[in-house]
Amino acid sequence: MKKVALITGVTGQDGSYLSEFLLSKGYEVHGTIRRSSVDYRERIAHLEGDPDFHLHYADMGDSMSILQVVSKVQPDEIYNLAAQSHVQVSFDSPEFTADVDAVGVLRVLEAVRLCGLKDKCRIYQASTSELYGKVEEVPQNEDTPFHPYSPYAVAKQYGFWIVKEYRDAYNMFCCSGILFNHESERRGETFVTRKITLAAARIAQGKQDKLYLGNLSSLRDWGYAKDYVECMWLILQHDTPEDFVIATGVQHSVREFCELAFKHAGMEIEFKGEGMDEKGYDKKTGRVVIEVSPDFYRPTDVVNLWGDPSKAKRELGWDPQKTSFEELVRIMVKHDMEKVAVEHVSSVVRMNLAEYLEKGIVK
Ligand code: NAP
Ligand code: G4F
Repeated sequence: MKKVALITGVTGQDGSYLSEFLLSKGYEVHGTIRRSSVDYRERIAHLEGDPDFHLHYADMGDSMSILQVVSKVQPDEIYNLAAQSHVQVSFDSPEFTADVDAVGVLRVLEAVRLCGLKDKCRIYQASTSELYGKVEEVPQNEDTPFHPYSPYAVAKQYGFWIVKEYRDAYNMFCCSGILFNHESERRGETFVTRKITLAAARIAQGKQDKLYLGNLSSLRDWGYAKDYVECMWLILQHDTPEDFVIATGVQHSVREFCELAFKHAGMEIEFKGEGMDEKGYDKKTGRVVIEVSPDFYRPTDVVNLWGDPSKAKRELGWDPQKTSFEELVRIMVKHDMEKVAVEHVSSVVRMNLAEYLEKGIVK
């Protein structure tokens, strides 16, 4: 019999890759979606029509909808990926973020218990390196103390602890993957990597003048989302329910990401100046193409994330170096160069978004 998986947040970056991965493993995959007035199913459009792929309406803020879908699907595995996942947005919508990213986790756990599935269903919680926040040591591993530093991270910390609590209190197989930043050609367009690769493509093709960014010195451990979804599955196949850090073990700055992305788009960038006055120049023409804007600074920012994936490597046999940083940037820029090349004829909306991003209206 096929194993049955339920993915909350199936329309997101990770949800779409995880669906593909589980379908390739022979699972029956069910995903939760929300109603929207515009089409937001781009990432999973190619899966619709697959007889093993099913969609259900549910919202993380609505216990009844979660209870109904869990009861109907009777999953063997739940991957709880749904979240308000943008750190900067969590400062603007802290209550919504807390409801969805913190209490939402509790709603999933309780739904499993109330449906009498606590001994059958394994649960993966999408936890995050943001828990390390104002970091207390580098690199960060499973024993590093948490110091969440945004409304998003505080909400995710509740999610982490309530999963641990249900594991201890009710003997449930529920675990958190503490995932460091992972990106892809499907990454949301307002996260820094995708914002950079899209802008590099548009600037190189003469469709955007400038890219405005926040903290260029911020350090991240960036991996490839396609590699990371395999780890979510491995965590649930492990003999015992445990939490794992998932990272590459390699760290780069936003500035370095820019240099490499523009290089792949055919432009050499040179940074000059400091702080808010730092600018990125096109070496060939001397034109300023990157500027710093206060709009993209956060009230508190996490600036030094660097993961130690030794436990995942040792106990899950996962390869943290499958896709290098260089390869990740190359994949994303190649994709966006092709996307941008046809943009002017295919989508007025996209051009508006580029303009909004450039002016800082959308963060
Ligand atoms: P994403 O692309 O932003 O996707 C988030 C998903 O959550 C979308 O499907 C979204 O649906 C859904 N969602 C948001 N609010 C919801 C609500 N109230 N009810 C139901 N669904 C809701 O995020 P991602 O990058 O794939 O990340 C997946 C998970 O991993 C998130 O929990 C994120 O916090 C966590 N995480 C991500 C990273 C990373 O670097 N990507 C690292 C660590 C942890 P719509 O399409 O309808 O908006
Ligand atoms: O790309 P970001 O917005 O990702 P952030 O804040 O690290 O959050 C992502 O990764 C987390 C894992 O650590 C996830 F839990 C979370 O759901 C999300 O997927 O920002 C990365 C860094 C930050 O320090 C930010 O201040 O880049 C800096 N940055 C500089 N300029 C910018 C910009 N970030 C954004 N989004 N936009 C900018 O213009």
